[in-house]
Amino acid sequence: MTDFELCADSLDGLSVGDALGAQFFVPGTTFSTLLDGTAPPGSWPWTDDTEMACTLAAHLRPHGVVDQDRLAQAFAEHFEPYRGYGGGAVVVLRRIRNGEPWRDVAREAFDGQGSMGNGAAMRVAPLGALHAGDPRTAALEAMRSAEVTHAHAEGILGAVAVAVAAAEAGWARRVRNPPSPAELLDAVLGYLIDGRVRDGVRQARRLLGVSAAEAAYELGNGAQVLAQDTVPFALWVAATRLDDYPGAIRVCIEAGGDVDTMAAIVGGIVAAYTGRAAIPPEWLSQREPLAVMV
Ligand code: F2R
Ligand code: MG
Ligand code: MG
Repeated sequence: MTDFELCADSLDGLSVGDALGAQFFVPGTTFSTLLDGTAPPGSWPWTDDTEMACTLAAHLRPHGVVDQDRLAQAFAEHFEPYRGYGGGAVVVLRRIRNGEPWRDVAREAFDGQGSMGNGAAMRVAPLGALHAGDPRTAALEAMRSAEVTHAHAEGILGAVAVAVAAAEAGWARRVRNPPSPAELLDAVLGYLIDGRVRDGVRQARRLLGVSAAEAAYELGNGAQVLAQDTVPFALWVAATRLDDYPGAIRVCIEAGGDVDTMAAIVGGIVAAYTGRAAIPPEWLSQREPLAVMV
């Protein structure tokens, strides 16, 4: 299996998680349908998570590595406001589209702090899968992919954490040797500098063995849409359910909060390990077709 096959499988896992997770923001939709084994009817449109992941994966196809100027331009060109972007991201992408330099725009967000939203993490798992077995490159490339929209260290570290997890998951598939949950989280921690994302992932490691509901309560379910309240629980779910794509997505849905993004991150990591075949076929067919083929 090639690196790009791993990348494409991760993108399928990410986009199905995003599109299905987004269904649970629909008023009146309950979890019981999915828990009964029946997914919500109809077509599931994907959101900004998938749009940006497709753009990133398509960018990597010819270039192999991140070219920040071109990537920023591509994100801005593919920006579709109705996909439900974060408020800061809307401003950043519009300004880049209007010709302003991405470095200035990203730095000026949120009164000069830069964004620490979960948007750089939500799109990056396929990049990590592309670097299966090379987590150092995955971490560096994730950082470069994040910087074009997220200048805050926590926003960038969220992306690094997810990319390293996906690189480890892809490698585990290749060598047919899954890491234990603790091994996966330790591998991620090896690439994180001190901060709130690192603290959260360390806590996630301590919480291995508790119930999913308790882990979500302690780590956060992404309701603040920040890297630090999204990535730790997403990694906890992926680490504890690396061989169970539908089970991992169900946990994200039950936890509530930023369900599309939690399920996108988890789905992207888990599918790098399981492959596309582990995604229920009806989930794949109900997901809106992808904007790009990787
Ligand atoms: N944002 C949503 N969904 C709600 C919006 C729905 C939309 N209006 C609609 O109905 O159409 N989902 C998507 O946003 C998340 C990814 O966000 P991203 O790309 O990181 O954006 P942003 O705006 O940079 O950050 C998100 C929010 O985090 C807070 N924030 C970020 N940095 C901050 C800082 N330095 N200080 C204080 N707050 C900060 C802000 O509230 C940002 O708006 C994903 O969930 C994706 O699905
Ligand atoms: Mg979204
Ligand atoms: Mg979201």
